[in-house]
Amino acid sequence: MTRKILEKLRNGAPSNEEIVYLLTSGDRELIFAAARETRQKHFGNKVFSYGFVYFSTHCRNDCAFCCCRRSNRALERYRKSDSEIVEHAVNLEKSGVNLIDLTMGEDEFYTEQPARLAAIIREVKNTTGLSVMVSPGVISRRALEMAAESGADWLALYQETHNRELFKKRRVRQNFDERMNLKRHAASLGILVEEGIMAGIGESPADHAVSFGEMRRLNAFQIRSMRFVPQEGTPMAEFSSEFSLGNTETELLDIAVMRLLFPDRLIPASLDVEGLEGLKARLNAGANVITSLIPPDAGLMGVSQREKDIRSGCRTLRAATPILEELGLRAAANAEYSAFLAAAKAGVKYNSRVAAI
Ligand code: SAM
Ligand code: MD0
Repeated sequence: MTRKILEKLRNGAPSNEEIVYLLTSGDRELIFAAARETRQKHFGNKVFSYGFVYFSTHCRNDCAFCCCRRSNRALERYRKSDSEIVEHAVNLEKSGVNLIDLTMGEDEFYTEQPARLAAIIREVKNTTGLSVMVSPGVISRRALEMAAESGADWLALYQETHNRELFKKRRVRQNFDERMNLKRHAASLGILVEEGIMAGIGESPADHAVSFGEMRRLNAFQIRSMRFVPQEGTPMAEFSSEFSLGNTETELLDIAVMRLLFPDRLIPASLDVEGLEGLKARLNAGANVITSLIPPDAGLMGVSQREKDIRSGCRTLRAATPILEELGLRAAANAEYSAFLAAAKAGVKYNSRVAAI
């Protein structure tokens, strides 16, 4: 059955039932092997890498899953100054990453004064010369336009689930359509969109298949699944998923199935779930971007793993390199990443071999 569905995938879109079969009952090794083969065909042995700068952990939201939810009074929060942000971005650039992901909680210091966010984007872009992703939560349309004018290449804004009822419970008092519409607005401004789901927050396998459809409708150029990691001080601290979705296996199968459904898109292997020891499995499932690389001494947090592997220097490209080599992969150069972005923005097919010349 797995072979039959994989064959169908090569020649067109499978049904949601077939996607659910792959996620729940498929032959995992066959699926992972097909995903690796697809990545090789479209990206060769190149893997991109993103530096992560979580520059403010203040947030007006109360997401049930997130340690930075407003009600979590026990969390020690920080807001980095502009010069600190630029310094960390420069250190990441020197370490060889292709992009800086500027991430914040919905901090009113920035949401009320969008010029502050725009200035940081411009400064990071000009100083490092790298591409910039902004992960600011739901900001105003004007704020997004200012981010675009400042050179933001990407908006990362994960719906977590496209099941509206579940969204209501997890992104408490937030508006489903407002979040989706900001992504559509980004696309209309020429900003690339990253869409994502969280595995194990109470969804069904069929919800994942629905989300893959939404990713396609959004024309998201980067797509992710991240396993939910329970956080102390939140209502989901003891949560475990009814369908056993949410374990690492589900995240890996999501990665592989997304690779097969979206052969030429970027799919993260995030170090924010299992740290460096989880990298190999995610690359073996067909991921092609290492994300959540964090400089060791910057006092910056991860999201779902606040501290794991940061101070030891294990969330660096240097630490990841032997794993890439072991798998016959290599870190892509900035010119190779820029070639991908240029093709994505121009709406032309990315050709790894041409880009490598
Ligand atoms: N505040 C912005 C927002 O909500 O879009 C950006 C930062 S937010 C922390 C980035 C992403 O981290 C969320 O969209 C969610 O997918 C992920 N995340 C947060 N808490 C998590 C958890 N406990 N386990 C797994 N992923 C988590
Ligand atoms: C990651 N910790 O890539 C980061 C974060 C936000 N754009 C990304 C969730 O895993």
